[in-house]
Order: sequence, then C-alpha cells, then structure tokens
Amino acid sequence: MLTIGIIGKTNTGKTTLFNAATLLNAKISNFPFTTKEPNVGTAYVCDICVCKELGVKDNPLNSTCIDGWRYVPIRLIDVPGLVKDAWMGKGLGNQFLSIIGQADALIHVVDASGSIDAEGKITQPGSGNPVQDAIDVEMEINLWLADIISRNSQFIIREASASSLAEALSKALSGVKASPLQTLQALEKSGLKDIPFDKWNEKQILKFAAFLLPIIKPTLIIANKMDILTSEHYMPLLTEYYGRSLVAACSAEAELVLRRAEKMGLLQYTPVQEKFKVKNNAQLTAKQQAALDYIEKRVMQKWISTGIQQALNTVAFKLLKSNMVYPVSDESKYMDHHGNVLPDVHLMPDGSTPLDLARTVHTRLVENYILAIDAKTGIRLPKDYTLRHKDVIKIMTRPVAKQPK
Ligand SMILES: Nc1nc2c(ncn2[C@@H]2O[C@H](COP(=O)(O)OP(=O)(O)O)[C@@H](O)[C@H]2O)c(=O)[nH]1
Ligand SMILES: [Mg+2]
Repeated sequence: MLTIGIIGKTNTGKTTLFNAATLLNAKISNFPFTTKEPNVGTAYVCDICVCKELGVKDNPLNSTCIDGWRYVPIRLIDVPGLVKDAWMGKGLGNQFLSIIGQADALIHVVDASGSIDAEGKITQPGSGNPVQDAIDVEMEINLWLADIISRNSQFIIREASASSLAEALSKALSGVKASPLQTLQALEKSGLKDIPFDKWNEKQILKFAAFLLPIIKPTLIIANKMDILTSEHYMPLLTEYYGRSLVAACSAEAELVLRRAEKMGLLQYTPVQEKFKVKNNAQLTAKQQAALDYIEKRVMQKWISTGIQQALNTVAFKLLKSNMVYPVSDESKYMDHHGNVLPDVHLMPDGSTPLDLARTVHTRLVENYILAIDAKTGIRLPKDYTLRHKDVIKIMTRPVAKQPK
C-alpha cells in the first residue's frame, strides 16, 4: 500500500494533519490493513470514479465511492519531530529516520506563519524562519543518508568492483528503498558519476545524499497554518525556494475542525468539497459558530479549501504519478465473480503493466496470465502496455486444472 510519511519540526502541525486526514467517515469492508500503532493510520486519495463515465452503480470493496469520487486508502505515518542531530541518534533518532525509509513519499509540514523558533518551540507569529526550518529538516535526513553510505563504504567499494557503483549504492541503501536506477540518477545529477567512490570525501557523500533524497522520497512541502495572517509573508519565500508545484498552502487545524464537525453531524463536508454547509445553525454553540466563521473567512474565502485532501492527491497522482486502475473479471459488466461492480481499484506506480496489476491482485493471476483486455473498449492490450489512470482491466487467465483428491 502506498505509504506517505509526515515529517517536519515540532509544533508545525504534523499530528493535527495526521488526525484530520485519518478521520474520514468511510466504511470499507475487506480493508487489508489495520494497525494498533498510534502514529500509523489510513488516509485516502481520491479522484472522480469511472462509475460516472461508464454509467453504472458501483459496489466498492477495497475503496469507497462518495458522490462519484473514488477514495483509495493509503497508509499515513506521523513521524515525531525531527530534532537536530537526530541522525546521530539524538531524540528518537534512527528509530524515526528508519520510518522515513519505508515511505514512498513524504509530506513535509512547515509552519508557514513563522510561529515556531528554530527548536520548534511556539513563539510570536512572524518571528520564525519557515524556509530555514525546512532546510534544517532536510539536512538531518541528508546527514542520515550520508551516514549510512559512510558506514558501508567498504561494502560499497567491494560491491562496486563486482557490479557498478549505482548497484552497490542501491544495495547499501536498500533500507530506504533506493533502486539502482535512482542511485544512478543521483550520481548523474550530482556530477559524481565518474569519480571513483574510494575518492569521495564527506562533502561529496553529503552532496550525493542531497541529490538522492528528492528522487527516492518525492516530497510535498505543506505550508501549514495559512489561516494565520503572517503566513502571507512566508508563502512566497517557500514557493520561491521549492517551486510552486512542490508547495501546498494548507490549514490542518481547519481541516480537523471541519471533519470533526462533519462526524458530529453538524455539517455537510467531504474532503474534496471546497465548501462546507452547516446543517442547522441552531445546533451550534457560540464557540463552534465562531470557529466556523473563522475558517470561512481566513481559509475558505482566501485559499478556497483547507488544502489537505488536495495535498494528499498531489503526492499520489502528481509526485508519484500513480494511476488508479480497476481490475474486473467480467469486462462487459465491469464486475467481479460475485457480481460486484467496479469492486476494487489499485494505485499502480507509473510505468506498471497489466502483469504488474495481476501481481498486485493475486499471484494466481500472474502464474496463469494469458492477456489483458481494456474493458472500456474491449480491445486486447499488448504485453508491454503501460497502464493509464482510470483504466478498467480484465485479466484473462488459463483455466486451472482441479487438483485430484
Ligand atoms: N492556527 C493554526 N494552528 C495550527 C494549525 N495546525 C496545527 N496548529 C496548531 O499547532 C500546534 C502544534 O500542532 P501539532 O499537530 O501538535 O504539531 P506537531 O508537533 O508537528 O505534531 C497545535 O497547537 C495546533 O493546534 C493550523 O493550520 N492553523
Ligand atoms: Mg506531533
């Protein structure tokens, strides 16, 4: 399952974002992932479901469809505040850095209102330095990656002589899921490709780590606390440093308030909606009314939405380029064997083929794979076909002979 780690300094709003994003009122029957760990939860990414374009009423099983939007579960991990020198084992140190290793992508929460100091303590809004905060956190992760490389230098030298430096680095960094293709990209981008590894100094190792990080962990900067006026000053600085496409203006607190109010039955609000509607004003306490007025004025009117659901979608669909793919066993009715219409949807990594989809659904499908059919057109797909967003795919398999009793 797609896993997103939430990182950032203390008090930037990581736990608020985690709580908001994992609060969706969604019922999923055969949901494959449950956990008791407090900092691991289920959030959703969503896009318009194919049920509308196909003109069918669906019965989702591994996901859910709300008002024609298909919500697909992802795993969200709240990584506790990264303190300075975490890479040397300070604070929870390596323990939570290794959580980052498991993630496919990161959400990096920054207090865009400048309400925290360099140590992450709450201070006067506007007095912090959000861009420096983001750089500090990235530096901790880069130092940690560099440390893994340094500690494995003998191994890397040995492996590199047997295969290639990219392969050797990938093996040393398998704990952070760095593929040989990714380490090769980082070698090329950092200009270190043609320098023998045993000649690399500490600075060059760190440079390699800095180029590798955004490749192995695509990261969206969450410019949080946009409801606080001082964020208007820092937002342009963050977009200037990271580029507009990698910064999302958000208010995690506003999203949490809205989702809680929705859960209590006070509002109509689904995360992709850019509006909320109070069901009955007389039900609200003065405090609740004031909170909603604040959100309407400071968040919705200014930024259109709280930004949280869009941020999760951006990570899945833009940064990771995942595609929603619907496997079916009856390609004319878009059903599974039990008559459920469009029961499942899988988030397939960019470049996946129908055989990769088969592998995701069931190993039996891979073993007996014959071919795949595009259910929308009925056309047989070539073996090297790359799956596209919102494909509906039937996988044809060889009939399996019954085992003699
Ligand atoms: N004004 C405002 N405050 C927020 C927002 N998100 C979080 N906070 C507040 O920031 C403080 C730290 O939040 P928390 O989620 O515990 O931060 P963490 O240490 O990064 O997990 C809390 O007082 C939150 O209520 C936001 O969008 N706007
Ligand atoms: Mg927290």
